[in-house]
Amino acid sequence: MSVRCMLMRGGTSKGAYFLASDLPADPAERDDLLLRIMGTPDPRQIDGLGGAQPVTSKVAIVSPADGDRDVDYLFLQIGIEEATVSDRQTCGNLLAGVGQFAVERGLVPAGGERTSVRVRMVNTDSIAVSTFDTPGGTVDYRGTTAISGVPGTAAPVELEFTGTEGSVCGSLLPTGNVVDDIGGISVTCVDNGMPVVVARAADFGLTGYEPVDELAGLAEEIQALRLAAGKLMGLGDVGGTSVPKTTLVAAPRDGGAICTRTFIPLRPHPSIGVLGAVSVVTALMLDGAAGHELFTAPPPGSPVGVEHPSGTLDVGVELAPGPRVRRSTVIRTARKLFDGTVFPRH
Ligand code: NQM
Repeated sequence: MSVRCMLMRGGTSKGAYFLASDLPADPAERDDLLLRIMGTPDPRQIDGLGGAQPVTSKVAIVSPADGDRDVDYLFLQIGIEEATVSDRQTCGNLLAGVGQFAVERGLVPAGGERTSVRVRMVNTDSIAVSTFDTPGGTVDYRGTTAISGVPGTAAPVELEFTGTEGSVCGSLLPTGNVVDDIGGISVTCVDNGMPVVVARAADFGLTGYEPVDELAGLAEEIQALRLAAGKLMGLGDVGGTSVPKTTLVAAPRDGGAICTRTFIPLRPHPSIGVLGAVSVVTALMLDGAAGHELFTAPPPGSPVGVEHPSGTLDVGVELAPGPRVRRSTVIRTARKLFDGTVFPRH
């Protein structure tokens, strides 16, 4: 048996993109197939497409949609060691390839030099508009835009999010508070597209500038924090789920607004997720948030630089009184790596 599949880099992640119509309709059958395609369970995913890291063990499933959107995008996080498939979060990085995939597969026509595709992110029932280069009516991945964490340059993909507030938890501040105390550590629990627990790196005895490989030993402490936070956020027992993420913050040191070290959910992230960064910035903009005093707000209208272990991710977040979120924006790049058929393990 073989399945039509496109392998794409979306932002700083990599995943297998499928048309929903190329996969079984039954979710249990579909998930079993995806585990066999990605090579899970196995710490190296040696017999499948997965790259043995959370950011390379991802699947995007795209289908045509009507109403106010062009396509539906379902994101699935595929476990590595464990045979798990989670739809509990979306992924703003794989999203960066969804519009181009929709054009390549003929779901959406190219609309001139640049094409905008309205994507419903099924996991969180929110909308993203993705705008990318389609000169001469075909997708062009080549360009001069660099993003931290990806070598070289490619064509820019503009992503604009609306309706991401409370995407998984139901509200922007799911505990009802700007700040909570968990075992003596101040945290801000936020959900503007991704549930994240924000805390100061200093409260973990860290500078916040540690390289990723020095952070692996924190898994137990991070798990204890997110287990307690998950309950306060109304997520129940989050012991086996991919959300909430945890981001430890420190003062910026490379001209950005904040420095971050993120755990997804226990492994240190080599950079930071897109909606993760949007959510962290949203939290830090609020007076009284954990780490708000470390946040150096840029001049109005300028992007907010989120420093992370491999560079800086620039995001835009527009808040309204409440606090409510008007819109969030980010620039990514994406690239088609391979198009063909994949042969799942038996
Ligand atoms: O937060 C990693 C990534 C992500 C998700 C994660 C993402 C997002 O780097 O929108 O992009 O948080 O698991 O792709």
